[in-house]
Amino acid sequence: MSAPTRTIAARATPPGVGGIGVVRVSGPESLRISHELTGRQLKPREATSTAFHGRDGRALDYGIAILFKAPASYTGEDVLELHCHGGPVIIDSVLAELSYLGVDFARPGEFTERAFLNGKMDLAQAEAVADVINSQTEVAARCALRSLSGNFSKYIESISKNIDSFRVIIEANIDFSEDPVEEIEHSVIKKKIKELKGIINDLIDRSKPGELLSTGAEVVLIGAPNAGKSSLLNTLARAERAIVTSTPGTTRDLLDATISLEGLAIRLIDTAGLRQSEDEIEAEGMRRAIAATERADLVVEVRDDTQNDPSGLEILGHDLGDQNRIVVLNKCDLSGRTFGTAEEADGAPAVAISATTRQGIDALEKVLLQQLGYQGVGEDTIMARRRHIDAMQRANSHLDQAMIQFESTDLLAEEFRLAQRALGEITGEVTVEDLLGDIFSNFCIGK
Ligand SMILES: Nc1nc2c(ncn2[C@@H]2O[C@H](COP(=O)(O)OP(=O)(O)OP(=O)(O)O)[C@@H](O)[C@H]2O)c(=O)[nH]1
Ligand SMILES: [Mg+2]
Repeated sequence: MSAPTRTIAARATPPGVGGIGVVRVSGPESLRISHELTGRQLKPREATSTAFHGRDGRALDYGIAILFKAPASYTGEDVLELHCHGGPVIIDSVLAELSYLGVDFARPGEFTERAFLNGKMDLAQAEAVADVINSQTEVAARCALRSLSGNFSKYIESISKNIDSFRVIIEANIDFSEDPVEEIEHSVIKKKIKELKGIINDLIDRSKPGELLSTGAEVVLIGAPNAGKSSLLNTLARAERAIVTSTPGTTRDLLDATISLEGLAIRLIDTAGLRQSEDEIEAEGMRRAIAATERADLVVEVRDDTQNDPSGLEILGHDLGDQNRIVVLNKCDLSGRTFGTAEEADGAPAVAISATTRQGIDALEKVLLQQLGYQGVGEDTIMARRRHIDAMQRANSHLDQAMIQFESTDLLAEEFRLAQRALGEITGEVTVEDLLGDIFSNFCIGK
């Protein structure tokens, strides 16, 4: 991979007004730019208070400039940081001047992409940069920071090395043995494969909560009008987010609130009560409610336990199919049912609660997490993405294939090679251009 040669710039701080706004420049022209903009020879890694001059010699702003010489910088290239006053007009004028001086505006994630291409970090660490920035809870941030420090990559590399050392032995057999696989005992190979699979499976288990943690979960509350969906949203969110009235049909549109349960960010979505209705607005609300269930990680069907009426879903004849769901029996303060986990309802876990008195809510929160497959995170949880888990699973299926390839040392070696390749995709040792595009385009500008 050859290093890019364009010099790029972007605002690194969020848009809007702030105490300071940082503009970052990276690439071979950074040194020249620093000179033209400040009229000084900046000493590397030294904060210099200076004016930033426009082409007519007038000061665009007074701030701090710091130069980082390659390779000791975030991107591994010459980097210039300009700390300006944090107003959009100032930042835009500095960016316009940089453009005049021949700098290109950076694509989202381009700084981190360069850091990866220049070997400053591997791909899993680059992804962790975005995960740290996008963390929705403190637990998620801690977890992402562990991946950023290279913990996850180290595990992957050590498994990969393990496979490699075994591959070398097997491939040596291909070259030198008259009598293939016999040289290495089948039982030894099998034992080794089992051992490797065990390590990968352990890593997958430790990554799963991390995957959920990085994306957060979406939970939709659905049910008949007046069942208490909006009351439940408010209770779980501990805020009066949704309007609650005794009039059926209060909620018309989707409304959401994000809560954190044991560090997992859960976006709760309140919906319009489901019933037969000629009202156009209400019908659209119900259409949106049903559509929301299709994207959700979990559907919470809220039922009024004082009523024996059919549920909203039954009334509309809508089947949730094999959608992940639980049933909440609400208003148990009136019905008298014992609070907490109840007998399954229509094949789904059920919890008896009162949204108004909060009774049964702790049990409900536990069931929510359980049903989302979240067992909480420990110090060894890894912030992983779907593609990491997919790659580990692919590595494992190549090891499975290896188990049945004893007739041919060639095929056996090939399966080991493919398993190693799958793991290499995680750290970026093996990459496809499309994958890089996908990963970095999801970053914010300036990172
Ligand atoms: N006693 C009691 N009343 C409840 C409980 N939950 C909700 N209610 C009452 O039931 C009525 C309807 O509650 P909402 O939360 O608006 O119900 P909803 O399901 O959002 O209704 P729509 O938006 O019309 O679909 C309100 O008068 C609430 O105070 C509960 O657990 N116990
Ligand atoms: Mg409502």
